Formats: sequence, C-alpha cells, structure tokens
Amino acid sequence: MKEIDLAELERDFQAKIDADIKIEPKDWMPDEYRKTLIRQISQHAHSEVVGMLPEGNWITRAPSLRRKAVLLAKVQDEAGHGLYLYSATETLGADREQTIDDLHSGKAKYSSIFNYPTLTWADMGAIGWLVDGAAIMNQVPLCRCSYGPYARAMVRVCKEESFHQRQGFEIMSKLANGTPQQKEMAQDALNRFWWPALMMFGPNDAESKHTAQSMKWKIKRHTNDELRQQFIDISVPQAKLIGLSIPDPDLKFNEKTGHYESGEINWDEFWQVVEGNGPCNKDRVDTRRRAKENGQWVREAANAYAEKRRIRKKAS
Ligand code: BYC
Repeated sequence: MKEIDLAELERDFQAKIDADIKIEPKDWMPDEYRKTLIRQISQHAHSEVVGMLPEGNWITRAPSLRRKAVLLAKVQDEAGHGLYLYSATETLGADREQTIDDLHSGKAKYSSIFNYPTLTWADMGAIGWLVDGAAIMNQVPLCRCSYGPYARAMVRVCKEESFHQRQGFEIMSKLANGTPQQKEMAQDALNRFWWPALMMFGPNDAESKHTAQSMKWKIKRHTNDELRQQFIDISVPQAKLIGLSIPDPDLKFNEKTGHYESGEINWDEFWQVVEGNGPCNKDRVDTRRRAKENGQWVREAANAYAEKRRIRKKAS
C-alpha cells in the first residue's frame, strides 16, 4: 500500500475513534491497534480462567449449601467470561489454541492477583469484595472501549461481576459481625488481599508503557492511577462500615481533594509476581496445563462425534 493511502486510512480510523464510532472486526485498523487489543483481551481472558483456580479450591469446603451453590455459579461465570474474551480475540485474527499455549508456556501474562493463595473461607469474601470490585472499576469503562466486540462482551461481564462483588461483601460483612474468630479471619483476609488488589490496576502512570496510546485509541478511558484512586475511595468507607481496618498506616483522607491518600505500593513485589515469581505462579500455570492435557480425550471424543454427525447428515 502506498504511504499516502496508509496515512489517510490512519486519519480516517482516528476520526472514527474521536467520534466514538465503534471499530468492528472487518474494519481497517492499524496493526498496532490490533496487537494491543489481542494482548490486552487475551491477558484478560487468561485472568478470568486462571481466576477460577483460587476460588475453585474452596467449592468443596464452603460452609453451607447456599454458599457452595453461589460460589459454584460464580466460578462458572468466570469460565463464561473467559470464553467471550477468547472469542473476542478471534475476531481480531488471533488463534485461540496458540493464545492458550502462550499461557501454558509462561509467555502470556494474566492478572497478578491470582498468584496469591486462598488460605481461609474469608478469602472468598475478600476476593469477591475487593478483586471483583477492582475488576468492575476497571471494566465498566471498557464497556465504552472503541473495539465493538470487546465493549459488548464487557456489558454482560460487568453485570455478573457486580453480583460477584456483592456476594463477596456479604460474606465479609457476615464474618466481620460474627464471632471474634470470624472477625479476625475477615481482617486477616483483608490484610492479605488489600495491597495485591491495588496492584491489579497495573503500574503507576509514570511507569505504564501502554496507557497513553491506549487512551488515544479509546481502548482505555482512564489511567491506571485514576481507577486505583476511585477503587480506594469506594472501598475504604465500605471497610469502615463493616468494622474492618485497611492495612495501611499511611492512609489518610484529604479534605481538600476529597480523596483518600494511600501509602506506597510495593512495586518490587508487583513486578516479581508479574514476572512469574509470586507465591502461586507455578502452581496456577501447571494446573491449567494439566487441565488441558487431562481434557484431551474429551475434546477428541467431541470432535469425533461431531464428525460422525456431519457424515451421517451428508449421507441422508
Ligand atoms: N498483572 O502499560 P501497562 C477478573 C502488565 S480478571 C499482570 O499499564 P496496560 C476476575 C501489562 O500487561 C482481571 N500484569 O499495561 C477474574 C503490561 O505488560 P505487557 C483482569 C500486569 O495493558 C476471576 C505491563 O504490565 N482484568 O477481574 O495498558 C475472578 C505494563 O502495564 C498487571 C483485565 O485484564 C497486573 N495486574 O494496562 C475474579 C482488564 N498490570 O503486556 C475477578 C483488562 C499491568 O506489555 N486489562 N500488567 O507485557 C486492562 O485494563 C489493562 O491491560 C491493565 C494494564 C490495566 C491490566
């Protein structure tokens, strides 16, 4: 393609974005836009699927039948989110199997939060309240993402995440108002999940290499720090409401700005976890890899059955 044509295509593309017109799979888009979306959406899909593991560990140990049914439904929802998102990457020309293989080889990233262990039942509360809460904060603006299939997938995902967040907060509030041991368990879960939940929003704005371009393309609508701040401002009063303390001695409310000011995040820990050295990275990826290997015969049987039906249909 002549350089002049490319410049014109790029101008038209950016004009559409500026006018809030969605980009659809068959529309022309710059290679870098496509690559950025495949990167972000596939990481997001992996996060949903790996995110099933820490909670899946507690399905057999839920304290009542009601809690078990709710947790089971929640974990199943996360699998559904993974499926919509893998499908969205396919609309951009990505190969689903290759994407999944990249997760299994350790090449692809997924959210750092899922590399922390779930040690007690209260962790189910902390994950629903904080992890799904952070996910909503990050994903509601993605419903207005410039790429149509991703934006539309996010609408349903956010509705489900909102239910997940409430079930987590309900678990936490019940424990926090229960026996002293239950309250201690809830506080301990908050202590362990607070900082990793803040890290979910990604590196601070000065260190975020993709934010500026992603905002120009309206893939992202807010910076990492903006969303993190919104999350802190909403979550601190919620913790107070149920009588738990945020594990940050430097946290204070700034009357002038109307925002909470947080202590320093341990970025060294964040990068260690992102680079594969968190407490559960190896276990999470090994578990996903084993699941694929163990499910091989099911996929083969399903494909053979589909093939048999196809041949029968052709013959009749
Ligand atoms: N963990 O330039 P930046 C869920 C990477 S699922 C690991 O700011 P960007 C749920 C980043 O990928 C929650 N890596 O990047 C599921 C980049 O590396 P590469 C998942 C992280 O893309 C089950 C580098 O750091 N949500 O909620 O502009 C149960 C530089 O970062 C992390 C999504 O995926 C991290 N926390 O912004 C319950 C939402 N943060 O790719 C709940 C969609 C950053 O250059 N994703 N990195 O090698 C996004 O909104 C954006 O991708 C991010 C990062 C805000 C995460």
